[in-house]
Formats: sequence, structure tokens, C-alpha cells
Amino acid sequence: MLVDLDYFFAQSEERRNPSIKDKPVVVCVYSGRTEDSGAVSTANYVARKYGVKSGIPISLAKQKLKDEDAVFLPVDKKFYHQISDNIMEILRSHADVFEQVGIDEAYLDVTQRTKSDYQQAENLAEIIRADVLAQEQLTCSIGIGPNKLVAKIAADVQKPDGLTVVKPHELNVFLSPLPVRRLVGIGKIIEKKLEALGVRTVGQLAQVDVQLLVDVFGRKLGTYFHNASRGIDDEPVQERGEPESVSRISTLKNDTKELTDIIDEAYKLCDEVHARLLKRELLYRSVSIYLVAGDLSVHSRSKTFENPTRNLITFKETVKELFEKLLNENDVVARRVGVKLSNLTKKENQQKPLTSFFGN
Ligand code: TTP
Ligand code: MG
Repeated sequence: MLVDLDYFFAQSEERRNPSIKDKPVVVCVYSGRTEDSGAVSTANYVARKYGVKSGIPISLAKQKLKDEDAVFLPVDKKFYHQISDNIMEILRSHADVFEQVGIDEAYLDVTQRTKSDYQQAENLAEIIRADVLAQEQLTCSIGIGPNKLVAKIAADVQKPDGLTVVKPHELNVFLSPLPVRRLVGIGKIIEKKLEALGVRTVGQLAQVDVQLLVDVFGRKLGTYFHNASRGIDDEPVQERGEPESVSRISTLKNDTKELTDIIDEAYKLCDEVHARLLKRELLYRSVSIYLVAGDLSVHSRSKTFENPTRNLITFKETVKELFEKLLNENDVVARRVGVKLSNLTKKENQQKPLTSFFGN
């Protein structure tokens, strides 16, 4: 099954302050440039009725809701992470194998504990929903299917607070009428290309000759579309290992060429990234910096050390050194800056790199 929390950031805000529940609630990432610049992170379903959704400019959301008593709030990631961590522990306790895929989403392989019985899986899903609601006061949507692909689509079709079960013999009836957009990996561009081939629904996609799909989209995507349209997927649910890197990037209040301004902001990011490193009991070997310039060109520099460390001073000194180098070599105005730690290893097991990805 796939469990996805409903309008997660906005619902978390409603939990904190139930008096806003019936109003449009819009959670925003303010860039800090002007009062309303930035983008909508997510919105509750009241706000969605007015066309407010993830990714649109805050100013546009305000316009859409100008006649409503709407609530606009800044993202509070720390708060959402706490709730997410608690809920993920609940979900994990109900799974044979558990795979968290985002802050508000996880796959649960429940094949063993339900003995492959869909009725038992449905009962379990109801228990999970009740558990999450009782312990964390949040609703979620759950999709159950023979594989990850189908479970994910099923979770999406009856949001919010939905439970959708798709048994193997129902695959065809369930998938055929859906727009191709429902398949993971099909965005606007591919949707357009498929439309040009006369394909709008998953059922129509299933009718297209696989060779044609391969010719148009390449072998990997073409075969994926061919299989996905038939509900075929054999990706296992897999516990995720440690992250390959921890990073943070942020937009500066004002574009600047000044090293001191850039470093001030970068050091704040270093503190946050370093706190996450410690929390996960990791060591790093590589430090990277990013700079997005006023013309949106992206610049980066990295340094890799011989031995793993978790030293914050070393991290900051390296960040400073790399920014100095970058600014010396490029005449750029910084708009966004970021820092990253990679080549991570677990503290107690320093020999084992978590990634075979070197030199970055
Ligand atoms: P989603 O699960 O995609 O969205 P959602 O939980 O808000 O709504 P739904 O009921 O449809 O599941 O994303 C989870 C959180 O991730 C969301 O609450 C906010 C954040 N997010 C962004 O910050 N930007 C984005 O563009 C998206 C899609 C999500
Ligand atoms: Mg969600």
C-alpha cells in the first residue's frame, strides 16, 4: 500500500490552530524579496476549490482568494518534520517492509501479514488510518494494489481521506479510463507528445505498439510506459538507506557580489545542514557550495577530504574558501546560495562509504 498524508503542510497548520479549518489555508515559501514574492507550498482543499495549488505564485493565490477570509502562513518545516517522523514510525510498525519516499508518503509491503488477502489489507488500512488520526490527528489517503505503481495511483484517486483497493482482476477497469498524467513520470511535456499520438488515457496507451513507444521515448521510458499502462511493475518495496548527501539552498534577500553577505547566509545554511548530519550520526568527506547567479547560471565548487569528519568549523572554513575561489574566478552576482555535505558514512562504521560517488 501507499500512504500519502492529505494536504500535509496545511493540515499540520490546521491541527496546530483548528480555528482556521474551514477557511482557505495556504502554506507559502516566501522568498523574502517583496512581501508577496515566493510560491505556494501547498493549500488545504478549501483553498484548492479556488484554484490554489502547489507551485503557483503567492501573489496569484492572493488574487484568487481576494474575496475570501483566507489564511496565508509561512512553511514551518521543523514542525512538519516532527509530525512526519511520528507518523512514519506508526506506519513502519504496520509493515513487513517499509519505504518512506517523501516527507508525507510511504510504501508499506503488507503481503506477509495479510497473507496476500485484499480484504485483510483493507482492514489493516482502516486500522492505520484510525491510528494516525488518533495519535497525530491527521487524515491520509491509502491505495492498495498488487504493486507500487498501482498502489500509488490508487492512493491519488480519492483524496482526501480516501481508501482505494485495486485487486489484480480489476487492474484493467481501474487503469483504462485514467488520463496518462496519473502515471508516475508523465508530466506536461510527455503528455503533449502522447496526445500527438492520439493517446490521452492509460487504456489508449496500452494499445500503442511498444516499438513505437521505444522509437519516440527511447528504450527505457518506452518500455516503462508500455508496462505501466498495463499495471505491470515489479519494483520491490525497499527500506531506504542513509542519504547520499545533506544540503540546503536559499534565496538571498538581495542579489549581491559581496563575499561577506554570501558567507553570512551560507553559514546559516551550514548550521542547519550540520545539525541534520549530527542527528543522523553521519560523517562527511566532501563539502560543496552552489551559487545561482542573477542570470540564473549555476556555479558550484567542491572539496573532498582524505578522512571522514563531522567538524563544523572545517565545514564552514571550506565553504568560505570555496566561495572565495568561485568569486575570484567568476564575475557573478549571487541570487541563491547553497551548501552540501556528501560522501557520507555512518559514525560507527567509518570504512563503509554509503555512496560510490566520488569526486563531488
Ligand atoms: P503532496 O503529498 O504532493 O501534497 P499534499 O500533501 O499537500 O496534498 P495531497 O492531499 O494532494 O497529498 O506533498 C506533500 C507536501 O510537500 C505538501 O504538503 C507540501 C510539500 N510540497 C511543496 O512544498 N511543494 C510542492 O510543489 C509539492 C507538490 C509539495
Ligand atoms: Mg500528501
